[in-house]
Amino acid sequence: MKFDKKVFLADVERVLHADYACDLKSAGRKELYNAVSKAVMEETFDDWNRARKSHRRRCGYFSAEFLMGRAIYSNLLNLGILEEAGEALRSVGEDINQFEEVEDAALGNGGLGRLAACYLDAAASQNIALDGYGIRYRYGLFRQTFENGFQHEEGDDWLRWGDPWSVRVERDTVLVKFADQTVRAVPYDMPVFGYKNGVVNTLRLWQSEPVQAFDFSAFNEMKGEVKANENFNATKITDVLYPNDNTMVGKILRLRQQYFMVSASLQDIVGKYKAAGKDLRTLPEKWCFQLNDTHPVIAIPELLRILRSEGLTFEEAFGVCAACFNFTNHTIMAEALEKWDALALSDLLPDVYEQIVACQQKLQSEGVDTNALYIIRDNVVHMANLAIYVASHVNGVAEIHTNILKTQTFRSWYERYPEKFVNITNGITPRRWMLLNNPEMARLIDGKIGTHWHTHLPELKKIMPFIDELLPAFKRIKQQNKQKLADHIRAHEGIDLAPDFIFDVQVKRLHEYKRQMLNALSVLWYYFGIKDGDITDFPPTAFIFGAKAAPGYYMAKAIIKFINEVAALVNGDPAVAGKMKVVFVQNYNVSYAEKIVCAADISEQISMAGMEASGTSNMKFMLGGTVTLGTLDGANVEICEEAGRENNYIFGATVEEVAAVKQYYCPREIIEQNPRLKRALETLVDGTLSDDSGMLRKLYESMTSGYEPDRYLVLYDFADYIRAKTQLLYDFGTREFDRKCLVNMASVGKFSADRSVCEYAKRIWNL
Ligand code: 26W
Repeated sequence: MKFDKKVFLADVERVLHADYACDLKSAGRKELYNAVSKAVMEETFDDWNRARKSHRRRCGYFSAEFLMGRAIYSNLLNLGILEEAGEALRSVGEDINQFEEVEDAALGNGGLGRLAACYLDAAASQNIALDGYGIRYRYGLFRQTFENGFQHEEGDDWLRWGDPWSVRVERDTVLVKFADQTVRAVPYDMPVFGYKNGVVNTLRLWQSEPVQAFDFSAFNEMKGEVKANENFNATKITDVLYPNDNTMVGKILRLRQQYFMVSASLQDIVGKYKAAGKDLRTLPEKWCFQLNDTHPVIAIPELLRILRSEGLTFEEAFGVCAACFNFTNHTIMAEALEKWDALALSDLLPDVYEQIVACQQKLQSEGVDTNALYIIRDNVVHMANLAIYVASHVNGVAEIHTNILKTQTFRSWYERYPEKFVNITNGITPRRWMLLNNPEMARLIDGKIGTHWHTHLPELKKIMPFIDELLPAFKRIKQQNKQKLADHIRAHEGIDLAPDFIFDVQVKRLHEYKRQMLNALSVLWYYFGIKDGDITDFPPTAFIFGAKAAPGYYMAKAIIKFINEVAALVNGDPAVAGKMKVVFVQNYNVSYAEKIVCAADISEQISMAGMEASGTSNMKFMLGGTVTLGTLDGANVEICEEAGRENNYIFGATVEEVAAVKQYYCPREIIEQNPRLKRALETLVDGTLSDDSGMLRKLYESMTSGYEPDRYLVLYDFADYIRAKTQLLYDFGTREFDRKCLVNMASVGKFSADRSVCEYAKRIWNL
């Protein structure tokens, strides 16, 4: 986008006049933010409008979550005017950094939602016609604080700052019908700017509203209360994002959300196709749809329903669906594979349920083994199975994950439809995760190999011959990033970190399988080692955690409490003051991640092998020049392939070993053999840490007793983890180590979201 400072400032001034009755001199932060954003929106309108009218074949990315983060800087960056806008604002005495207070659009939980956001950025940047379709939640993922070490949740009022990057498209409103209510779905469109290429795609988020606006005559006749109630129920559908990540809670409101969003999207798309005079049998010539996990899978029977109501036979409609839909799986955890009670589903959406039954009958008529292949069984609808049966492609998100899908999770389906299964390893956008959050590093690399790598990440390999030359500057920039993170943490958490400490980081959703517990126990293990004088030369290390726990996930919350207690113990003990510090940052989100991933020395990716489908923060750290301390799980495996296992720190049981160990596993022996581990574990119950709530005791029990003690092999992997971690801590600061960091950065090419979306476009969407 061409930038003209005068025009820009005049645009901003005009919006300030019209919308806020103020000017540049009197505008507050919020007004200025909205005016800057809207001024830019105006200037890009023509590009967007042209894109919306184009007749290209498109893919709709259907997702219940889009974890976009803060829009303003990344939009300005992609439009190529970030520095210019900053300079223009500076010329009128305003600092563009003041918008750091603007709330993130946190309309997602974690990996799956952030992946959707990275893919939108990458698709626009690669000129791939991909549009997002989702839900405009009134409240995104909860804001987290710690009170006395316990997680406390508050509503996330992300619209407090306004929503200048969206436009409400009233004319595209559709009605969504449930058995017991009909609501209006109103779309809000957000432009998705490609990186310096003039491409604009769209993220369309639907908001639910009552069909009739407030009815005054009814109110006057004293029926006001009834009406108000109806309004309440309609808006409730898109009120709040479910804060679960990986565990399915069978709430009907969640099913309503899912149906609401896909029904609105499909009515919109099919309606326009029909209005253009096209035969609906040819819909796949214009559209395909990517189902982001099972959450939007109800789109399949909904499209069947719509097409049949338009006169297509079931076979015709099924053919269209098969050609349009594709399905991505993001987790193998059984408790996360969505299933719905058949009765509840048929009560809420009888016509949609009918189509699912028809699919089930078609499957059965093919003479399959119905014990192995089914969609409905024991009055439960299995959404993943429905998706696999109908979709033409099913993909996992890393090599190891896709292999597990083929050989275990969906084995019977794979045996029948091997051609459907493909792997597309996840990727991240280098714009947000390098150019935006680590600009000095980007400039350092630009100076050596030019800027082509901004959209062709494998070109980072070209820095390999210059590694030794780049090292001093690399270290200086990393050190500055650490200082900035330390400043931020001091301001927000009230904890002082010395930037010359090693920054050992684990940030991700809190889940037992991700094993924050393993990390926390190692902290205690080192702590006691230092206290007892067994460890004398411990390299000063800051252990940094960030994670939200699903509010209903007791064990995850117990682990948060545990880590906060460990932090209090360690940080309060002068005996280790110069050696270790523990900080659990509050409200970890995309904006926090931007600050953290470029400032880390260690990237902890320590899930039990087989559990983490891919991981994407592992890639963000790698791009920031950080070594991985990890298991052979998810994309870590491919990271080692790309960067060399010798340049990372790998430990723990492999997928095969996990399966074997689980046959006989009993953690007791391990605990008895390792007295210091035993001592660390027993802090949960021996009074070292305070436990009025009894949570820590429950945590202890989950590790040591019950039906499946230490389900995720924390204790089994502990010794090898300590070996690898200790090696890493002692390697730190050597030239060898510094080289590993840069080799990782140079080898990150494969993990660009640009590569991922191009693969989707070529192998699945045929765009
Ligand atoms: C029904 C509740 C629920 C909610 C969210 C079930 C499942 C989910 C997601 C599938 C969980 C998720 O975010 N999975 C993560 O997806 C990332 C992107 O592919 C992967 O990198 C992570 O490994 C995976 O945990």
